[in-house]
Amino acid sequence: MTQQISDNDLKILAELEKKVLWLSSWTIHHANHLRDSADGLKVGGHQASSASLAAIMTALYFHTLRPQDRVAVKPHASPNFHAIQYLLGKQTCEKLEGFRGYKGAQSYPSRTKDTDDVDFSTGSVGLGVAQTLFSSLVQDYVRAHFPSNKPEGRMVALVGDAEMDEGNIFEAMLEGWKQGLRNCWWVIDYNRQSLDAVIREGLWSRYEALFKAFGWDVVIVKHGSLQEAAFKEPGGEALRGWIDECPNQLYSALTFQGGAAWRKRLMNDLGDQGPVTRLIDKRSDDELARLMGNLGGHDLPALIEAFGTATTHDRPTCFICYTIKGSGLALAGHKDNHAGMMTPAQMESLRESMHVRAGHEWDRFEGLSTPPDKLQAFLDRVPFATKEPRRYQAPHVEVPSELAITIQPTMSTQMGFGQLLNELGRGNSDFVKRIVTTSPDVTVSTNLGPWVNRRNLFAREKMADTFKSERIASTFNWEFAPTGQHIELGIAENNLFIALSALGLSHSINGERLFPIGTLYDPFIARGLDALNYACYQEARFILVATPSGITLAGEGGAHQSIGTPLIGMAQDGLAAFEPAYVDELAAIMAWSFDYIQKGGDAQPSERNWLRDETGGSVYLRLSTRPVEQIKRTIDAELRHAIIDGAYWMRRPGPNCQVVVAYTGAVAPEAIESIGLMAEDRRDVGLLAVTSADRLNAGWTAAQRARERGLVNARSHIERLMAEVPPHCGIVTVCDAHPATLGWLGAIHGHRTRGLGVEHFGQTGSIPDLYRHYGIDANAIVAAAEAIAPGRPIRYLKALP
Ligand SMILES: Cc1ncc(C[n+]2csc(CCOP(=O)(O)OP(=O)(O)O)c2C)c(N)n1
Ligand SMILES: [Mg+2]
Repeated sequence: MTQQISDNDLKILAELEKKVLWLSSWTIHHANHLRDSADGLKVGGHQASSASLAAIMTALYFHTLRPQDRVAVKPHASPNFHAIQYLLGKQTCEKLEGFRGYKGAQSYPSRTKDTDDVDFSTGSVGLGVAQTLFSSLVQDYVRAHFPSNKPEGRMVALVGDAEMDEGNIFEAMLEGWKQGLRNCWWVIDYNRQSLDAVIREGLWSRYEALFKAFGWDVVIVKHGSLQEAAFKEPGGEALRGWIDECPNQLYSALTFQGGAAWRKRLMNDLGDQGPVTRLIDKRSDDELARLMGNLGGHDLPALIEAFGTATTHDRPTCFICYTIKGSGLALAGHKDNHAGMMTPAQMESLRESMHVRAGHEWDRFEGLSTPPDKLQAFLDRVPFATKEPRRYQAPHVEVPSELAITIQPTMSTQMGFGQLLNELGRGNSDFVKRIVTTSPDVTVSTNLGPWVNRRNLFAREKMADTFKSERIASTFNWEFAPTGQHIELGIAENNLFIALSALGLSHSINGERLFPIGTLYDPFIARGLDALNYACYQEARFILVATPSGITLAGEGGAHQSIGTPLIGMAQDGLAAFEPAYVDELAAIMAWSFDYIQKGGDAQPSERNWLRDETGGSVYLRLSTRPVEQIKRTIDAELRHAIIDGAYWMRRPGPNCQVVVAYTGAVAPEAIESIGLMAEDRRDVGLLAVTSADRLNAGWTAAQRARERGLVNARSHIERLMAEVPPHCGIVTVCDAHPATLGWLGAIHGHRTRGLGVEHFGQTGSIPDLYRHYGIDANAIVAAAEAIAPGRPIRYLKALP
């Protein structure tokens, strides 16, 4: 059938396919039945899903893929991936034996936690699929900016058919079409089963139309070579017609029941005492079951041919491969098989049918008829299994220790961000050339405009700004060029985060360091939160700039105001969150961030602040549109450190201090005003400027843990700052966000604390209206101080509304 592979190699591939099926089944079985499992939790959802993809993955990994290709494997096919890497000598038996156990191979392929070279993590369905698309776009971006001799890779997703229900996939497809996507394959495991049941009829034709609409090639791999041969026999066309018409449920049910059931049904429906009857009769029950199970996605020659044909071009291609969930196992086709587990008896009979001797279940070539040296020689030739590392290291890029900016007397952090980038945009250092910005249709409204004016938008082909060429006045240049450094996305926050995930892995995937900066409105982080989490889980490195934020957005009302995002910033692993009030703070944080996002490795927390500053991460800046009077000051090294570590004393508490006000972000003017209002009635009031509740909290936790482990002198930044506060002192915290953001500060040394913040969806109104309404204005701070701190009544306190 195919010219691209010798019969001998095809025979070996068929053996390897069996081996992949066996090893993945055994890995799961071992975890379920043979390993001590103290919690009694069993592996669900892997066995049947993995079997469904065994042939597809065999054809890809052992034949079609090249070292430069990158793959996102459907989450539940992780055992197949680990088995393949085991056969290729890149995974240990110990990890397979420990599948899902402590430090064993991961349930879902993990780029960061697995040790066998997972390209893209998967687990939350749909995200890995989109990651391949954005990685292709990033590959094009990198090649346009940093020409290289490296061969172009293809980004491949192995997609579950029910996974296609995830909307983020369609958001990504639309963006891919706009950006001229190339070198991307999505291979759909069309087993017509999801987690719960059998899926709708005829979805393949919906997919086909959709993909074609977005400019993809669609290749349908429906029948295997056994079926194709049978269709050529007398009566074969009737069989083809029957298969094509057969509802998903029935096909699945008959597959589960096996050869005798197929015979009965086919004879009932097609028996003609003539050629069709003969076609059926001349096959044993087993042969008939094998024929009916020989859908294209289980047929190596059909798959190799389909993949081979598509390697001749770079158009995005979707393969719809018909499969049977659980193929080759006793669970095949049953609608409840998602969490199905093979019983020990079923496993025994699979073992026997695979000619695997008891006690030799993990032996790589056990039960195969090709001699081990021939198998090994074949594996040594597998193109994908290169000895060269497939993960690149990009050299550290020198970044400025300070960023230039002219600070105006009154400005917002969002304006500051725009100006910092505008200044950077003037430069031509290697660092500046590696900055890439992206935004889901809020480029202008998040102040990226001046930067884009200087650096242009990216597109593989040049496109002029018609307004400019027609000489119509406009503040913004909207010119596209291959050298452009801004990627404009449609309004889809999932796409923003997956784009950042792809851009932020460029150093490892393309060997070129990028400094990705993505902007969006703070409330809409929630729209793409799972994708943000995904990007962090993969250790992609980027700076997220979220603005405007909070109720400070005032007139926009509840639908645009964010309340919980600082808590997301604190809780999100791999993301250092900051909320500066002043532009000089922002400049210090951004300069630090460009260094921080380049760091990696497993170093220990620093003794200075007990944070993971040596291992790096991504950065989230929660900014505001509120113009705030700026402080005239120079930032010395000590203050710079404190800003990065998360807080400094704007006003140091005196020895007799009765109240401390701790604030973060845009409410700085209210916090300062409240100190003035209290000055006559409370002694030595302290004012703590918090630039990162996240880093303060993380440092505090890490220092406590270190002390519990015997490092008695470990002290975090916030512990040192708060050590100056007398025990009787009350603390009022205030932020334009949920009060829990800072409310924990009192727990450090046991100070009585009142947390002010926002808990309810916003009203519309002016900033003073809203701050008063929610109780985060100066008067509310004073009222809270009077309530919790010792001392006489505060004379300037007005009754609260
Ligand atoms: C975002 C998300 N929602 C739900 C799940 C739980 N889940 C895992 S697999 C699955 C169904 C997968 O069906 P399909 O993609 O067709 O793969 P198959 O099981 O057929 O191999 C679901 C709902 C998940 N992993 N991620
Ligand atoms: Mg499915």
